[in-house]
Amino acid sequence: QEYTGIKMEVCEFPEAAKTDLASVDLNGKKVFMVAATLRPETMYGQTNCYVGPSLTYGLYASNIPDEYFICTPRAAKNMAFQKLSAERGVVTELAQLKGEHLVGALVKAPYSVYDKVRVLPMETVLATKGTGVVTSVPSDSPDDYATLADLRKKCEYYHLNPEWLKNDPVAIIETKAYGKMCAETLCQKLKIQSPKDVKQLAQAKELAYKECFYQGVMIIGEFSGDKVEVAKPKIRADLIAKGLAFAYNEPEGQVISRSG
Ligand code: ZZB
Repeated sequence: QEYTGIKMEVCEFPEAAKTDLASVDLNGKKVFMVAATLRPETMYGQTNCYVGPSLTYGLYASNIPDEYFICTPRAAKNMAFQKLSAERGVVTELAQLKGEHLVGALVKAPYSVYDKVRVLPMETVLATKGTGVVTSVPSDSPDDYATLADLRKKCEYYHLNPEWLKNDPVAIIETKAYGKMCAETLCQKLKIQSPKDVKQLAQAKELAYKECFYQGVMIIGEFSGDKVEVAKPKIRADLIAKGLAFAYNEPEGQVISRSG
């Protein structure tokens, strides 16, 4: 599986994360939460970033001396064999962080209409896929749409500052079948009530992938008016050329899909 690793620079850590990182000297260092995405063309519409609250993350030395990455230990290991670590095959873990301690962090979201976004909890983030960091695009990802709607309903229960949930979905891709907000359309169509409707969400995701890739047209950004199929590789290449992202591969068979 070929992902794009989006470098979301941390601008502000919550107190709990600062405690986890207390023993690390971050002077002169940049720290990035690395989000693994299959949809780099949707980065204009990032509204938040999700972590699994009960997962364990690490802070890792990267291939660039002054840049540290936050991701799951499993992803750090894969990265070490893709020229993304300080030394080939070697994982340098500087600290461990609990996912819930990252909730509330403020991170940069490359290409998004929202310059900086908040980290939120998502119970369905898998430790066995990607980096364990998921950038949220509620306009085009049914999972992200369902989680954002759920968190907005229960922000007191989750102890979330309502301010962190204020970014609305952004229209970025249009299709004849689902309009400008395909995630919302599909969640309504398939009667998805919550992030726990995993079967319907897997189905919605498949439909969204197909329709947006083959029939979608960009309605934002430099490639506005172009077909998604055409714009996608260009946007990915631009993100990588600008140092905002990198290619991240996952060996076959290691990926366990939620959709089975
Ligand atoms: C931004 C985005 C925008 C995504 C979109 C999807 C969509 P898949 O298809 O199952 O292989 N993701 C990445 N890592 C994880 C994880 N560890 N646990 C749960 N979800 C994860 O999954 C790849 C997509 O699932 C990734 O691409 C990421 O969300 C999320 F408009 O990034 B995506 C129709 C989907 N639309």
